[in-house]
Amino acid sequence: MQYSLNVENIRADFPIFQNNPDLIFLDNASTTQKPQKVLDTLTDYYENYNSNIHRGIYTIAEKATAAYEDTRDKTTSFIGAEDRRSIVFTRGTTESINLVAYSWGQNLKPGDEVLITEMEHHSNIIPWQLICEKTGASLKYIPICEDGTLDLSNSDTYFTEKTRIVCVIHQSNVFGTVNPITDIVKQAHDVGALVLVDGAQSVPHHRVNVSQLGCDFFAFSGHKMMGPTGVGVLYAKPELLEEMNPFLGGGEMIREVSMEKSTWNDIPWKFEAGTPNIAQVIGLGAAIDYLNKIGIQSISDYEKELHNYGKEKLQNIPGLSIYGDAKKKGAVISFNIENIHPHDVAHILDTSGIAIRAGHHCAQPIMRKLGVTATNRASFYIYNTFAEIDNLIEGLTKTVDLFS
Ligand code: 7TS
Repeated sequence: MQYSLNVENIRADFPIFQNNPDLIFLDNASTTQKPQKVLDTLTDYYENYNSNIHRGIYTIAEKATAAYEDTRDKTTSFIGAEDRRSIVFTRGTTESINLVAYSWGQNLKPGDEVLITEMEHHSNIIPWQLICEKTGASLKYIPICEDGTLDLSNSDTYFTEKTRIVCVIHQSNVFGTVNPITDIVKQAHDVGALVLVDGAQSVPHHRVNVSQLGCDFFAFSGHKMMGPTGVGVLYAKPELLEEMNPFLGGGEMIREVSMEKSTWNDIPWKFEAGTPNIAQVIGLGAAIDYLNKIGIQSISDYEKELHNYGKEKLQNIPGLSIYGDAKKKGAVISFNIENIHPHDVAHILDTSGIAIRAGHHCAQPIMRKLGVTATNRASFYIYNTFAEIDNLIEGLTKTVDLFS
């Protein structure tokens, strides 16, 4: 084992584990638990300097504005962006992608193509279906292979002079596959298309550098990286944000309003209409501090060990098959057990305090490709232990026995 983390110390930072001593939380691709520091940061804001931002002339409002904008700086460096104006706060990945689809996508026209993949979460499918329907543009899909990787063998047929944007998941929430984003960016840019990356499952687990990836848009959620719910990020190249029309209209996103016409605030505030999720944004800053303290590389290394251990043990369970076998893969394992519905598996595990996800994982095109309606999924994070994986294996063995 190469990891050098003290997992017991890390677990002690998470009140949910003290409050639920029997909980084995293996649904981290859905959402993650919150360290005390993040919870304290939220309470501190509400108890000590709750006020609206970007408008108050008094002390606590200035403190709130500074804390909110401080998270923008932390986010900028956390994902390797070059310019803080690239960071727009949203409600989450879903809203970030919708923002791009509506604001950037409104200029699409018949004959244009939006290229996505069969591996996408619904939040990177539906907004594109909606905008294609509205504008007459066409939606194309890069297919997936049996092993849960993208089939880029005929890429010339997908990346064409008609392609306007390529929207791709960074790490699959079903297979764990990490996609070759720099290659995809190169192919897209070669035909003059932009690239949007859905980083909901990558940012919490691996070092992400948007400048090195070269993508034009990058979306992720705070709650999957130990931050609060209700906050997410859209990274966009500043020149694109400058060109795009606003997504939502209202307070704070304007420069001047007359009865007939209005002008817009500077970026990124042009895209942050109304009172934003102030507490959550400040809480996200605390989550980034926490992740930086542990070190993203240590997180990746430890999760790799957990994943390899889990995969090896799972393979020994009779009738169990794992979906996805990419070489580059995060700590997510989707599986089914012959003749046992995933909901039954999850329900039986729950009686032992083990939380896994069972369902279509908001990725129905993948389910269709696999010929199933649902899978089980165990997904790991920094506070999980090898002993918890042993418990999972024990629970699954018990489940198989029950059904035999
Ligand atoms: N993109 C990916 C890759 C995701 O995994 C998810 C959520 C989203 C987008 C949407 O994120 P949100 O924060 O806007 O909701 N994925 C899952 C999941 O796998 N199980 O529950 C939520």
